[in-house]
Amino acid sequence: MGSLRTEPSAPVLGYPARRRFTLDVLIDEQDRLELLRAEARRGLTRRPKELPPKWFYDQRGSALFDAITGLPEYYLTRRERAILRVHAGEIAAITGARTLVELGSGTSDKTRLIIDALDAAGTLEYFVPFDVCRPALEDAGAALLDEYPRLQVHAVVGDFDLHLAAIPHEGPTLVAFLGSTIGNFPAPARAELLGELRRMLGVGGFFLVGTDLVKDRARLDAAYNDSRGITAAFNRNVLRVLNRDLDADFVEERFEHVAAFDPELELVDIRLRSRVAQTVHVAALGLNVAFAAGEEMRTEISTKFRRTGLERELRASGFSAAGWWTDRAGDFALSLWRVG
Ligand code: AVJ
Repeated sequence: MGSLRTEPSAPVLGYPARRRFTLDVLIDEQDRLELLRAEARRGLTRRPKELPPKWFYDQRGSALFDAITGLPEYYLTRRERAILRVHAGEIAAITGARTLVELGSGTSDKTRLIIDALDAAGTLEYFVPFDVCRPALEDAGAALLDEYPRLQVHAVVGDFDLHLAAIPHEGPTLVAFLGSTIGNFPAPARAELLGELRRMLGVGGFFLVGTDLVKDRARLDAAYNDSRGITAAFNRNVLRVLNRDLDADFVEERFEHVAAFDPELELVDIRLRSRVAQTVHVAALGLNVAFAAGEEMRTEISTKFRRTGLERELRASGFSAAGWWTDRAGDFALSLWRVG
C-alpha cells in the first residue's frame, strides 16, 4: 500500500487555511481496486454469496445514503443528532480532547456538534477525519477550515480494517464512530476493531460510539424497507459499482432488495435476491457467477444493540464505561468509553 502526503505537514497556527489542512493517503485508487477485486472474488465464489457493505459508497451510493437519513422511516440519524445536541457539552467536558478522530466521517455533518462543544471548551486542536472516500474528506476539510479558524484538519484516506493503527493523534484523544456503522461488523470483526482502537488510543483515550438499539420488529423492518425504494436503490448500487469498477454485467432489475430483522441474531439482514436463474460475468476477475432463481446474496448486516451486550463487548476489549445517553424514545444510544 502506498503512503503519500499531498500537503505539507506541520501546519502552524495562524497560517492560511490550506496550511491547516493535511491529507494522508493510505489507500489510493489502485489499492482500492485491488481490495475490491479480492473481496468481490471471495464473496461471489463462496456459499452463501456475500459482498461487504463498504462497496455501496461510491458518489451515488453516498448520495443515496444521505437520502436514506432523511426518510421518515429511518429514525437513526435524527435520533443520534438529537442526543448530540443535548449531550455534546458533557462529552467535551469528560474527554477534554485535543484530537478528535472521526471514523468513516463522510461529510462530518453530525460531528460538527462535537467539534463545536470541544471548540467551546477550548481543548480541541486537531480534527482527524478518516474515510475511504478522498473527495468527501477534501470537501469536508475545506468547509471545516472556514468554520473553525483555530482548527487543524489532518484528513486520512484509509480503510478501517487495515489502517487504524496509522491514524495520527496528539494529546488527549477522542475517537468517534457515529451512525451505528459499527453494526455493519459481525461480532468477531467488532472485537478486532475494538482491539485495534484500544491499541491506537492507549490508556486514557476515549471512544464515542453510536449504536442503534433493539426495538419493535415492525419499525426495524420499515426502516430498511422504505416506501420510496431508496434503500432498495442503495442496496442495488453495489451492483453498479461492480459493473463499473470490475467490468461486470449485473442487471439491477434482476435483483430484489430484501431486508428483515432477525430476532435471534438481533440484526437486520440485508440481501439481494436473484429474481431469475442467471449467470453474471465479471470480466476483471475472469469469473462467471451463477445465481439460482431466488438465491440470496448478503450485502450488509445492521446489528442492533442492547446496553448489557455492548458493555460486555467493550469491557472485553479493555474499555470502561464513561457515559451512556439515549434519545427520549430510547431508540438509539450514544456511549462513551475510556481505555483502562
Ligand atoms: C450506515 C451502516 C449505519 O445500517 O442503518 C441504511 C446503512 N443500510 N439503510 C445502517 C444502511 C440500509 C446504515 N449504516
